[in-house]
Amino acid sequence: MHVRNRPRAAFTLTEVLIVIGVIVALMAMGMPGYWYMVERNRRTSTQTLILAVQAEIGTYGSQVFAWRTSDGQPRTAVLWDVNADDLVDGYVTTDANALGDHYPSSSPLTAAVLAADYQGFVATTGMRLRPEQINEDGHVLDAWGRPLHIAFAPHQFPKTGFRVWSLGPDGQDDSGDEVDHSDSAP
Ligand SMILES: [Ca+2]
Ligand SMILES: [Ca+2]
Repeated sequence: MHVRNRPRAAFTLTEVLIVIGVIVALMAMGMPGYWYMVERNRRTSTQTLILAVQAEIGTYGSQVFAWRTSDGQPRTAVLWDVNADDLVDGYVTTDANALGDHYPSSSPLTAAVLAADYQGFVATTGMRLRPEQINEDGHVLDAWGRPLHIAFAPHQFPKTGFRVWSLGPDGQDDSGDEVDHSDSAP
């Protein structure tokens, strides 16, 4: 018996456009919520990271290297930020800027830092990080991929003597969205 194939029903262009429009509308409604969740997760994970970094520094404590420049001027450098660039130090031996203008010369600061077997934050503490949390220079990265900042101010931060923080989503300091240990996720 011969059965004739019935013609398949096809979507009209109008129907396709309506479906696409509905999908776009649903995505538009969902995107702000999605990005809010992403940013909130970044803040939370960065806050957790900062707490862990602070705990490592608290375990080791801070050390001040006192040294003199070639013309005899007294200077100090602080463990975890010996080059005073306000970033938690990367690898001292591979980060060209880790010791500022004093590496790899045989300056007193370099000698003192190397004598203390200081290799930068990650190598010295042995803190375990995920690959995306560290760059090639050994800087610890926040969830936006930027190095964590550090500042020492015992009077300003009486509990720890220092502050570790992230610049937040905009990469700018003092803009109100920074993340630190006291940050509460919005
Ligand atoms: Ca530094
Ligand atoms: Ca900021």
